Amino acid sequence: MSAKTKIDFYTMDTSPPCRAVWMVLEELGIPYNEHYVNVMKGEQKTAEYQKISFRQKVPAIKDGEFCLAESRAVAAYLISEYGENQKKQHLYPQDNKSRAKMDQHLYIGENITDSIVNYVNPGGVLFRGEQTRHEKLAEMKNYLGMIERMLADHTYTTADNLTVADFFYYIAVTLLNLTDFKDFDDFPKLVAWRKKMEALPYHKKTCDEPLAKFREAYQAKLKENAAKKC
Ligand SMILES: N[C@@H](CCC(=O)N[C@@H](CS)C(=O)NCC(=O)O)C(=O)O
Repeated sequence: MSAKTKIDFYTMDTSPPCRAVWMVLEELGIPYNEHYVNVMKGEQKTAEYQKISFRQKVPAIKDGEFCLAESRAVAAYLISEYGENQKKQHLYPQDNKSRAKMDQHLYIGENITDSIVNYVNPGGVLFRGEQTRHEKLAEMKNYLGMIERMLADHTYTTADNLTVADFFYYIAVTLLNLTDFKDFDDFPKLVAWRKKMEALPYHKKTCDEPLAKFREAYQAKLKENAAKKC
């Protein structure tokens, strides 16, 4: 890292896009100050926070006077700015064509996240008395199939090494941990890749712990919502 001050990281640990940026910060090994913004309590709705993230969402960062939101943009910036120093530039390649391919993955990742969110339905379960949307299962599995195909020729989603795309695909897949979905038989390469991601040294704090907390809340609400319907 350059001689700049620490990155200010505005985050909420159960938020998937925050966890992706968190993993990037940890992978880069750059120091950061964590600022917990509890969006459940509306802590993102202050005028002060709007100066950092004009859409008033997490994650966001402040690097000196430079403020940035949107997880994919933040991850790309962090690697572009600090990757070389940290010898991690391969996470987000520099040449135009390779970078364009990586951006393509980042955009595809949004659709994969949406399809998994549609199935898991965390907002509906936590706030609107709903259930997991089992009717979205086939669509969601089609997207898991897309990840499986990406892994046909290499051990990570875009190469034989970790890249920024892996973090975003991975946080989408981890949302399934909230549910009891375990039907990964058609996705052996995805399962092998997931094991690699689970072995990352910062996985426990960025994934296991927040996901366990999130799953507990989600599962409790599923039961509560079902009981209310009876
Ligand atoms: N596309 C954005 C999504 C950010 C987002 O939706 N964050 C949620 C938490 S997961 C949030 O801040 N919600 C609060 C709100 O919408 O008021 C990104 O990738 O950063």
